[in-house]
Amino acid sequence: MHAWPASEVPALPGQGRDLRIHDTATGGLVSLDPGPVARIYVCGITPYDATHLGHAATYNAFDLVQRVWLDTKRQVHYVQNVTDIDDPLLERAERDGIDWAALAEKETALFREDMTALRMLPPRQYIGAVEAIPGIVPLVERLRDAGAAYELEGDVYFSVESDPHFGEVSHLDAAAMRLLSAERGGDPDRPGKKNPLDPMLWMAAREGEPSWDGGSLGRGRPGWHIECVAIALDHLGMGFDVQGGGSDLAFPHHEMGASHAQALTGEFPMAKAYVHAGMVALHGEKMSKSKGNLVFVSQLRRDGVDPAAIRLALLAHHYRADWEWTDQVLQDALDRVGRWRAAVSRPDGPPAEALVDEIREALAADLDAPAALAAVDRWAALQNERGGTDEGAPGVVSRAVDALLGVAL
Ligand code: 5CA
Ligand code: ZN
Repeated sequence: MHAWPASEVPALPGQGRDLRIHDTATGGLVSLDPGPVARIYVCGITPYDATHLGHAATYNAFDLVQRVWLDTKRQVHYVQNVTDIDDPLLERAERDGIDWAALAEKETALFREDMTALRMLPPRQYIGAVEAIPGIVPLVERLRDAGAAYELEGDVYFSVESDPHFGEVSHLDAAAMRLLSAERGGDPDRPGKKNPLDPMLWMAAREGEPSWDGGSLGRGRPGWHIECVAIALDHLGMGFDVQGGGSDLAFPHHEMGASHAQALTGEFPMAKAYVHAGMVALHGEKMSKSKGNLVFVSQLRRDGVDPAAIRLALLAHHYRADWEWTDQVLQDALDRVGRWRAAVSRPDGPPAEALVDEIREALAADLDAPAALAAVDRWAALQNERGGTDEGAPGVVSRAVDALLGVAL
């Protein structure tokens, strides 16, 4: 699949800062030392509905990771998937009487437009589950042949016991795992499984559902976790820097994915940091396609809301916090973008170097975007109240806000 166009990232004076980020697996901040090419895999959408602000908030967090790395003069190898075949997609297509592939294509196209409007930097590889199937099949065969997977009525399951590190991403107890597995696409109650938590790697073809050639596995379609692992290992290899997604992916998705990869390669860990963004709510409940309590990025854009304000609304919340979208959140962001634009519209202003440093330091310390916004607010207030004499300072601020926060003033 193709991704979306990149907005330009201006170069900044001075030195970027190395990222310290919260890792779910160790429960603390880790200093990543990525080398010249940082490697990150971020779980993409399941394209059965439009991008909502919860998705946008999660992708915003990982866009900041990229921007911090780029600011340290590294290259970034960023890979993202599209889950363009899965139960929810088939269910929605059936409900609406449309073709599942056409639905996936339409919503993926809209996602690209939303990402472009929000100035999210694109992944280097943007890979659909369907196009990854030829790479997934041999991995499932290998797991089966190594005794890490088993067959049940034609379906193939991964045996969580095959990875000695299973449980080390989310650190949940068995009861919590079982509950979340049932809620998030697993089938802990299916009779005949070795362990109720074992996730499906390959689902044998079902009547009336699309299926693909699975070699010795027979016709069918891939499980969810192996999809991301196959794509990540193909393009990034083991030991990549960041596995990212929303906090609802820590278990089972990232836990199972890590175990798949570790059982396949015998190496540990799959990723140096498992990074999870908080959940955005609307009217007191997590925004989710299944509940339908959504605010869509595309709807806001159609309503004429400036994408820079949408992005500032996301940035006003720490990525690890759970927070609620309200009209006031958007109004505050619109006010802020107005104040910042007024501040950078003059040729001279208060010195900018210290501010650029503050933004860098805030983001490097576990992506503290609210602290970065507060620093720009202080500079903008000074400029708007008293002005300053540094020639070109507003231009530097404008470029820093663009390069580090993805906001075009
Ligand atoms: N296709 C899979 C990942 S492989 C998937 O989870 N798709 S998704 O469309 O349901 O979600 C895409 C991303 O948005 C995931 O990282 C998910 O954790 C995140 N996300 C979903 N809902 C919210 C929300 N309300 N707030 C923040 N992030 C969310
Ligand atoms: Zn994923």
